[in-house]
Amino acid sequence: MADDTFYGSDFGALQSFDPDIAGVLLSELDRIRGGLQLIASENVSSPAVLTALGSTLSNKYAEGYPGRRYYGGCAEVDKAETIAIERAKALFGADHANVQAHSGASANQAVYGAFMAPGDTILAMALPMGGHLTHGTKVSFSGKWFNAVHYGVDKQTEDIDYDQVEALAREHRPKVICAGGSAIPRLIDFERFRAIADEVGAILWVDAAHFIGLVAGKAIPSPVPYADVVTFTTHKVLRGPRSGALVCKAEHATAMDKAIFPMMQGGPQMHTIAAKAVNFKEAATPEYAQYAKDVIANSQQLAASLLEVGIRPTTGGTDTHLSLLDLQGVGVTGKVAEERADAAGIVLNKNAIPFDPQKPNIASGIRVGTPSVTTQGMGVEEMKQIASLIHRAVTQGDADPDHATSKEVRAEVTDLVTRFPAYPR
Ligand code: DSN
Repeated sequence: MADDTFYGSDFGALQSFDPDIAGVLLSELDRIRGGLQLIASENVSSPAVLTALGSTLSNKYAEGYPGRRYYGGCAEVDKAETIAIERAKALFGADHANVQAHSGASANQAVYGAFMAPGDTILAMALPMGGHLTHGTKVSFSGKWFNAVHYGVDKQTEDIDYDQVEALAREHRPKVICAGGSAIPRLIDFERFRAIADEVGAILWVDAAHFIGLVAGKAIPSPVPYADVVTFTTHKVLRGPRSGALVCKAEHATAMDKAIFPMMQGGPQMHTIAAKAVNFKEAATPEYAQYAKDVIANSQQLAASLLEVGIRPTTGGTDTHLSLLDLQGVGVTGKVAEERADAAGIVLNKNAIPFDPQKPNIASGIRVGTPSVTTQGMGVEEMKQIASLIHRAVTQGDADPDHATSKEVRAEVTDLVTRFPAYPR
């Protein structure tokens, strides 16, 4: 056995060698602890996950897959990857898992690599309607090299327009249909997507990056029985390391593995794969299942309380960890709201809302999520308070941290995060 006093991380050594970067690590910890973290795609991962990330597994080159590597010395990292694969398969009830994607975007790239040739058609949700950059936007490889056709949401319900998905699928006969995105507050009807894909002979790809943690905790229905392939990130509600992964049907296992490596990536990041294994173990516990349910309960309370103070959640509410809030009723843009919230110690992001009259860098909305605050132990009572803090900061505050409202709200935020700390001392 190795000396168990050293696994790779030694903060004292970093502090004495590189106080600049050690200082950044400390001040980032202060930032996390000092504010309300409401970015829907972020979370507060555990010390166990962070320990695996900061380990000597970072040193190892291991191109290939367990038992089939292009380098010697891979026996130990093979164990880590095999554990991660088996845990992912068990957690999601999947035939096959690939845990090597460096990020959600890399996992998504592999879907194009496995099933499409340049010029082929993909049908996916438009980014301004809640989709994602990698779902065929013009600035991404996905829109430059592939023919992307986009669906949106229904004007009345603001939820996915399934009739439009069906009509576009019949018209364009896409190779791949993608469900999922980055600002969808409602559950997705995977059965309907499957039926549409089957009718036109398309692959059904679910990008579950945002909600996979809720699936892991069995708090919402799983896309795995319906989709050919499900890609996801591991750092959002799932609360693991910053990374990606995918699960798929057995018949696509070889194609997906080849698309990740050697088509899209080189050497896998073995320290991150070990951290994903830790994360999958955490996500299989009853405590995590309760967490996933609490995330949704908090999110629904936050949306309801914001509606009460005149900040309207699109679709009228949420089924998930996030709400998309239309600020037009309070006469503030998303950009201004983000700046005012920031000055008051509330971290959130501006976001386009469906049919947004503003440019994306201004936006008419904000997106808020409850993964981090729920990890910190906050519950529905705190969500009522947070709604009031957001409302005050956004409608009466200022981008100037010295403004009276910014200071007043920030003092309440400090009190709240002191009672519910991230990484308690
Ligand atoms: N950037 C992520 C998000 O915030 O939703 C999606 O990739």
